[in-house]
Amino acid sequence: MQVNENIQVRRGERKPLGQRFAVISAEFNKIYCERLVLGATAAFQAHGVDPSDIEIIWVPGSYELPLIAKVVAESGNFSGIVALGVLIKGDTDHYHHVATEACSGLTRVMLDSGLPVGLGIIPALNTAQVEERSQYSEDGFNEGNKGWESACAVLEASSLIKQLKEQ
Ligand code: RBF
Repeated sequence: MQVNENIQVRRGERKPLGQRFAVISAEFNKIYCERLVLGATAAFQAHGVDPSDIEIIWVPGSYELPLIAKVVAESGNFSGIVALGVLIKGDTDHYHHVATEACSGLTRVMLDSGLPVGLGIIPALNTAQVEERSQYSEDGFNEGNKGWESACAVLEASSLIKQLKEQ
């Protein structure tokens, strides 16, 4: 894209400087959530976050994510939060209601606190859809893993917040 050279263009950088991040994950559908947690923590570390600056917090299910994210945000100890959960359709539409409430609750936490919240919730019709979005490999390339992607989004958003406040 070519724009006038006098137009200021900003982008979030994945360069955290002494920032701490919380990874909050549901334990429901744990096999998949663990892969998302691995993806998120790998993304933070790949971009220079020290492991001692990452905290993993487990909650029972996705419905609990917004409440704990709110408490984490209010603690003032973190620059960003990644929220992870997996909802798979069963015999009823319950998974859809939980997913909707979890997502809107997390949006509220993000806007009320001003802290970036990465949305790493996977609502899926079947396990194949979850497999596709939670693949994790130790060799470091994890685009497609929603934990990895939401951690990268949090890094970029927190960088943008910093830039815009300092300009
Ligand atoms: N939590 C999830 O993270 N993923 C699910 O797929 C999921 N399915 C649920 C289905 C039903 C019928 C119920 C009642 C709960 C489910 N939960 C799920 C748990 C929910 O997020 C929460 O932990 C519990 O409802 C307790 O508040």
